[in-house]
Amino acid sequence: MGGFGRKAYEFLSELGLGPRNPGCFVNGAWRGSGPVIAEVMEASIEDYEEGLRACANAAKIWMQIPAPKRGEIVRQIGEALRTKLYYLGRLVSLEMGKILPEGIGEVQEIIDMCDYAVGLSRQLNGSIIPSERPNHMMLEVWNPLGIVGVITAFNFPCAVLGWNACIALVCGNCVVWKGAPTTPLITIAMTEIVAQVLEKNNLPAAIFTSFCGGAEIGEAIARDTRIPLVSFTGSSKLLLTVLLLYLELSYIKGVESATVVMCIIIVGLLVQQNVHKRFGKCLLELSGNNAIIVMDDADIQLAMRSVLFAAVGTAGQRCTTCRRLLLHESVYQTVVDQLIQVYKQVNIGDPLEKGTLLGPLHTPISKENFVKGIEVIKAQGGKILVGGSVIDSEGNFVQPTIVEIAPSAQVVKEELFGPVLYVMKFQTLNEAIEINNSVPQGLSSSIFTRKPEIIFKWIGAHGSDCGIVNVNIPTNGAEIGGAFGGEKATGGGREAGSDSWKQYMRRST
Ligand code: UN1
Repeated sequence: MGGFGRKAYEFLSELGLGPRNPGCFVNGAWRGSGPVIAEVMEASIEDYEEGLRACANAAKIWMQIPAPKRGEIVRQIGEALRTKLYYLGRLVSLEMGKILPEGIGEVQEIIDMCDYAVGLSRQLNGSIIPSERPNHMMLEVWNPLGIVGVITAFNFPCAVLGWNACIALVCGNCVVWKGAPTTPLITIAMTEIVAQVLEKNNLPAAIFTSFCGGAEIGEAIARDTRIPLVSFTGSSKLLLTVLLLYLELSYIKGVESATVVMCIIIVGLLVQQNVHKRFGKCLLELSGNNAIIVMDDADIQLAMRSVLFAAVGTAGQRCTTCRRLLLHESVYQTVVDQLIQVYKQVNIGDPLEKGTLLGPLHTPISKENFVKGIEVIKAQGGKILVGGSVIDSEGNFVQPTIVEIAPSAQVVKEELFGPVLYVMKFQTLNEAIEINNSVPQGLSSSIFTRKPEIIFKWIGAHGSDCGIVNVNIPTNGAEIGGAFGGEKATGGGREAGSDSWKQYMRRST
């Protein structure tokens, strides 16, 4: 449970709820003989203050250590994660709900980030610029910022930490991490592994400081002048929780009826404003509304496999999930008919079980949002071609869903965080690009075609307006070597590879 300050929980005792609650009402009595998996105590503001003081002290030591030596520490973190890959992957699956290969894949992503960062630690190169003064030259030197705040979401509870923390650490920064309130066990497990490496090397543990907590801690990070850079990835659940806290504190009024997408944008803006008010820097990764375009010359089987992975994978809870499928009119019916058949065969079930393709949604609220979303879709003229219902069983299972709808429908502009795919028809490439670019978000996009002239238009100035512009691969599955992030309401941040590291340092000319 998380998302609010401790005061927000006080009402629970009014309902007869305590810190530990038996979960079965049997024959008139509360009981529960199954195991309590874990109890987690969230951070208070006092914990935060103490943590930040220690972190600020550790920063003085860490930034003095030569970058390649910092890289060696990150290499050891990668090695420690490698030995725990399977267990961590299982924990990600258990706590987040994604299927086991995705849980393991996510931990592998942070291991890969460690490897990447080790190499980078020897390449934080500055430059020499000719001076107009005789016998002078200009140097550009990259220095650490000090402390980097990382706020992550439930859907990638450890990979997103990796994109930010591995780079931040080799760049000479301490890390202050707040994981999602609904994935605290991963936050604790990851922190423990990093802490052991730091201890073994006689380094201050506060180099890597972490908190399980909700909006109160997130807001403290956003407002903290000791943290020059805040990287914020927002899930709708987390963001709604943050928004509710803001409403509670009366910072903003009159947005009670805002839709989830507006919440994401509004809360993203609030985080950004809080950071910018103190002249801090922000890396925002807020939401996606990613389209796959299938041209008339596309390899249809390849496109179908990609759509399935991109739209149903992680139960549609990736920022890079394909939410809109734009089909050329000449292939429309064939693709839709085949996809419906494939969707009917998707193996839904226990994410830890071999062969499962679609696990549950993350929380009961996610399931409620799915139900509400389907109602809105129908009210706005969407036709459900397959799926559209929750599955009547224990757990937050829903059917993978395909909806035929006009690109102009308001609901298509929003990010419904579940396995719901909107299909629509187009006639020309220009029309497809226009639809691709017609949503507030700008994270990922993909086109399926064999024609070089289409590919070059797609990746050029008049093509996709997204941060990630793919050809003949799904919208998700971005590689760490590239800079990850998107434009417009996605927030503009770039994480992981390429020259993203420069944002984690300050330039001295
Ligand atoms: C996200 O959905 O926020 O591209 C991250 C992918 C992953 C990361 C997604 N590498 O699907």
